[in-house]
Amino acid sequence: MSVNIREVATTPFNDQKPGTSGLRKKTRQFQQPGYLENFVQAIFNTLPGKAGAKLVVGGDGRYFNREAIQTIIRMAVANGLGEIIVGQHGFLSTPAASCVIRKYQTLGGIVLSASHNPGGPDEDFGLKFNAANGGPAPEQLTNAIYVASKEIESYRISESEDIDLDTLGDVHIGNARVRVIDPVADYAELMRSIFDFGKIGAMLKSGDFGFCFDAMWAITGIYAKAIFEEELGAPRGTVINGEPLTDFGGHHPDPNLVHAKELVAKLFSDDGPDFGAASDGDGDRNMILGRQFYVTPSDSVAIIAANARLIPGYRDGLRGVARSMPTSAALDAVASKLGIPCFETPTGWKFFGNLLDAGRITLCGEESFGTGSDHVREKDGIWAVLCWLNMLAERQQPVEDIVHEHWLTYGRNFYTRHDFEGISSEDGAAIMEHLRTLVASPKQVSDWLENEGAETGLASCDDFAYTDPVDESISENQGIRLQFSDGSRIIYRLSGTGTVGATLRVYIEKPVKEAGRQQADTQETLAELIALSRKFARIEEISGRTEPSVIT
Ligand code: G16
Repeated sequence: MSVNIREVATTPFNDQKPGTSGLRKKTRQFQQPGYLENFVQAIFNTLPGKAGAKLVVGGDGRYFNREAIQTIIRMAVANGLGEIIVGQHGFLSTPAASCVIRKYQTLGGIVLSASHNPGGPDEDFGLKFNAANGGPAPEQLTNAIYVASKEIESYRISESEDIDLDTLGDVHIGNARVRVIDPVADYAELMRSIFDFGKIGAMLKSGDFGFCFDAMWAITGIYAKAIFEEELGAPRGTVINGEPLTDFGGHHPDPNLVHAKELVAKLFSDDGPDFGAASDGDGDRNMILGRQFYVTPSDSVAIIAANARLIPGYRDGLRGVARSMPTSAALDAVASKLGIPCFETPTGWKFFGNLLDAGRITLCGEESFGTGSDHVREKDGIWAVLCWLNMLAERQQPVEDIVHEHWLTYGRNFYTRHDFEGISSEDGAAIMEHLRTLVASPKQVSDWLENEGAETGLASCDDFAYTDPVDESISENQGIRLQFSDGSRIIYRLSGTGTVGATLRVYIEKPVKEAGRQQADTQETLAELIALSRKFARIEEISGRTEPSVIT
């Protein structure tokens, strides 16, 4: 089919700076004429080697996913891409997109999602570019895309018909081939190569093990049903809220104790299942629950690292591990015992990419419900659940016992995150500026803490800067850190994934080695540090907020 290409004149939008994970905005903002087109053209203008190359396109199925995909296909054709690989119905979870980009050796992929944010005409939409390694574009590339978005004068688009996204197979438009693929098959094959499906299947089919997976009306429904129910033989109904809906049923597809209500109610009931898990809008986050027991994401990655040899894909051990700076140091304790390096990176999965590519780490994780390994270059919800299922099938113990044993061996890092959402951008900036000024003078911070009667002295304080050990690129202003002499920490940063105003995140941690104190309540154990964190940052004085809106 020959095709006409149009060059459409446009003017820049000056707000297309990618955040922690691509460009996230209100859906209506993305739907403005030229908004999506400008950003996609900025990506194409930044990418070398696109002539004839392969590109993956897919998303989490939220409102505007299909329309955006049709536009991106037309623009990819007009920009000279040779093959566009699209998930059927426009579906690809973020980790599956990463898997497909790697497997078919493409130039990269465009993934449409605003992750755990709600979807719909009045909610959020997002777009990110993943590079040829399958991972989120590194900062140098996102910065270059932003520059290109501010200089854009026109975009290229073909005048072709919509593609039938529901039918598997190939369609040719001009010189390009569009392949509509099964969004699950390649990913499921990868999972089969890592985990002991025989053992997990036997446990799930035994009738002695209760499992519930909450797909939160989002993309992992199709993966979870295919893998947990159809392939591994878990009873039908194991996957709840399993049909991907464009508005996620009006909910936040955010796997935490607040939003995964139905799952939490099941697991915390008297005769609840043994194991529960949830994933988010685009399938990269996960929450792990035992019967009446919540596993923090920071503990989850540490426990997976400590038990990795039980999983066939990691039987040879781990080369190294990494966590984002605000994630608790539970992982560090495991790494130290295993005698492997543990890297501390800024928040954002993109910072793990170089370490994974260079073979310096095998596993990594974040406090924000993200866990992953070198099998793809994204965090991976279904993979994390399979890690737990594989560990449970091997250890034959309740989740709670596994976690308690872990704490006895490595100590427990009490951990909480307090989010002050929806404060104004100005107040958010003022709080960070105030903190930056304070930590520039550690003596002043130390004196202030002493004056407040703080239990433990300050070991150091700074504004975290990261030098990538692989390419030596430097990322500054990645969060304010107060580190205490007993290993406790208070960390402050502004979220980079919101779409309105600012969200101040305050992360608080305290390591406890003594077994007798490990069963205490998290908020009570951290109460002193929590009070200090608010006063030190002058949160109430600057923003008027006395309490966080979300505590995880
Ligand atoms: C993204 C990033 C994560 C990050 C999280 C929270 O996750 O990929 O690395 O930890 O955002 O970022 P922030 O604290 O800046 O809001 P997702 O699942 O939203 O793509």
